[in-house]
Amino acid sequence: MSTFTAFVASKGLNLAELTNQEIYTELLTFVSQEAADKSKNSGKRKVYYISAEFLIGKLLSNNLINLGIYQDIQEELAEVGKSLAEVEDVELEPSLGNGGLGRLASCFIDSMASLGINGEGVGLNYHYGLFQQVFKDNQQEAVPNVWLTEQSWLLPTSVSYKVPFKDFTLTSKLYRMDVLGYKRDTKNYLNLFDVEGVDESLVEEGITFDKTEIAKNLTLFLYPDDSDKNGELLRIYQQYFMVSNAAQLLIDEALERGSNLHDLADYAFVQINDTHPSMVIPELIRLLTEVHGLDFDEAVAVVKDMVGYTNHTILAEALEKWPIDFLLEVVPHLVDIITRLDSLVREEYPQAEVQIIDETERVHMAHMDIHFSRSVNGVAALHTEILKHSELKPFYDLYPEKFNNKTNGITFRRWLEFANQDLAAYIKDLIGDGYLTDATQLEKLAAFADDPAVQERLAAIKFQNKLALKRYLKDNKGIELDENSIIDTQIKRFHEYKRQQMNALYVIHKYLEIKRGNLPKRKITVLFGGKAAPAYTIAQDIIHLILCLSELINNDPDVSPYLNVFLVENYNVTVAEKLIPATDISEQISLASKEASGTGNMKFMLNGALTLGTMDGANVEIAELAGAENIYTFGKDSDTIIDLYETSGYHSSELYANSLVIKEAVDFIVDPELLTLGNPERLNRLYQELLNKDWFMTLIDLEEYIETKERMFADYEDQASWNRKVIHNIAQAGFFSSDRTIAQYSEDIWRSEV
Ligand code: 26Q
Repeated sequence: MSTFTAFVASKGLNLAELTNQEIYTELLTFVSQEAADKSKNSGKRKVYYISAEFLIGKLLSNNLINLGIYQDIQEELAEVGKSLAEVEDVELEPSLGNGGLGRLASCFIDSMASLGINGEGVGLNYHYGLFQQVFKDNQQEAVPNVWLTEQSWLLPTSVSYKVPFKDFTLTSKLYRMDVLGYKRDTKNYLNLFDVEGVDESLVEEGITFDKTEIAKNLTLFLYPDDSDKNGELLRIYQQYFMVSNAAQLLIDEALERGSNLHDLADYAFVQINDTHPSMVIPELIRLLTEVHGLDFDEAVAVVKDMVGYTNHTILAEALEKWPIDFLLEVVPHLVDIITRLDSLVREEYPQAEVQIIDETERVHMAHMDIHFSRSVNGVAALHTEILKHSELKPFYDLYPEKFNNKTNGITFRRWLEFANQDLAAYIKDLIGDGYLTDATQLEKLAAFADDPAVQERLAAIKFQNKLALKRYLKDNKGIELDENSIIDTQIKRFHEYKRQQMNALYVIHKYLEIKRGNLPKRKITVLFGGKAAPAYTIAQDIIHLILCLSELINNDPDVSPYLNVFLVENYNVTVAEKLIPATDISEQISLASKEASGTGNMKFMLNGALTLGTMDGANVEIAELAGAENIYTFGKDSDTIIDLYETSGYHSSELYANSLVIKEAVDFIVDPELLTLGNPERLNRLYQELLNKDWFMTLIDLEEYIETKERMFADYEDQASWNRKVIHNIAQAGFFSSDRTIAQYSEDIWRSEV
């Protein structure tokens, strides 16, 4: 009898008679036991990857793959007429992140475990993940997103700390998840701290709740809407709670392993994922001085040597600057330390732009990170160059040795092995399975680029993936996908800089062309997926525009045989796993300089979609690696855009006035036909925004975008040539394995030993 069947039988159960829910529960127990038997990675210097977000996605299949038993279980279930895919459906997705930064953290903990590095994630155990998105009247509504169930991957521990706030002290409780490396005997943990006494009944309408009841709401939601002061204060409470726990855990564990704390930097390294965990710096200094007796200067020196800061954005509005008054309301004991750090900086560097506390009494978290860390990194080559020479130039001038690049990566176990099982199996037929531990072996595929049989097989796999997506969208999202159409996909958070609105303008253009009788050779399906922050009005307006266009176009008998548009509801990791393998065209169209890296672009490349993108973030490296002839780039480059911002040289109204194509597309937003389907206030606001402001320069690249996309559709008709490009892309995707990224962090920043 095979293993899982025997496990079930040992409990007096018969696998064939269990429901999917029961099988899921049994598998969870089975996997948890296998995981419990693994020993912890134990390298001397342990890495603490502190992050407010871990967008881990479902864990069952990932764990089965990393245990090396996915196929065995799949077969065992099939033998008794059960489907592992249906069992996977039972699991609720933990959406403990917003987007790229949280997903990156999840790929990183997978890679740390897979490389045998002693490195763990530390974050918060939010009871509700990122809100669930529901569409009503062509608009987004937000409802609480439940993921905690009686039985889950969370393991309660007896670890608990006191976290002091101004007026009260909270007691934490640590929960852990096992993080299994790919086919390894060892494991790590994801550490998620919670408070006892979270009160889920605080939730009112949608995702609103009483933001002042800190003891009851601290870990209730991921990133509550912080458009008001109480929201911002709660964010500070969350951040401090997270880092105080992390710092106490780190010190305890170092002491246990023999540190005398003077040598703490030999035992621990903290990687700060964006500025959200920045308060860990003053908190570590506070604990080392006030609890453990180090003197201030030594504590500063120790901490400086054991912290690295990763920047994920150059958008000013996303760089955290907390008013000192807010910090005084929540954590006055940290303000003393931050003020002393600020004085240290002032003694050495008088220039205003590098101070921690500015003249309006706001604390620049990134500035504190840069002064008091040993490493500052960007997440793609272009992004790091922009940090060094533009956004953070004054700091680069002071500390050139601290700046380094670590181009992002993705775990191939989830994004190829699991998400695209047919492609993974075929790659193994062609080049063996070495690519799963050494992704650069994918390069061997290049030798097959001109082989018609390989090209045709890849096309056949893509078609099967479209069929699988069709079934998924029909069963789960009420969408009728045409598997014979070209699938053109843009999936990411809604933000003006990512320019979903430019894609929507393309859709309008195409709709009008079809109406005029200019029919495409093949049907095109434009897919969108993504959520907009509840307080981000323009992003909500863009969602509204796309939903209205979708209703108009899909119901128009003249147009729908040639063009369909869908915005897939409640985009999350699970949805991404279905969409990416079925996609032909990967939309990566951010305004150059604004997308730090992107990681969806890498997932699409690995899954055989061709990129339609600007020279932004990691697209630049994709173009270099795949070869300019194998990707479709367009648009103004980052130097031009940065210059336009500096000179205030962009005026959307001029572009609108000088191009009939642009004018026609923009005007359609307020066409009576669309206004009757939608909310005129939203559509008018978006129209005015594009005409009069357009801060993220939608119109500057629109014409070139349309041309390039048309060229792509034309090229698709030469399938041999298209699939040759696909093969070159997959063959060069190995660089984007997060195993490579983590090996570089480990070598250059953490100096961790395996
Ligand atoms: C800041 C202040 C107040 C409230 C919220 C925030 C906040 C929340 C989330 C700021 C930033 C984030 C998330 C950022 C993020 O996901 N950045 C993405 O990181 C990816 C991984 O490095 C990159 O690939 C993307 O380019 C980048 O946009």
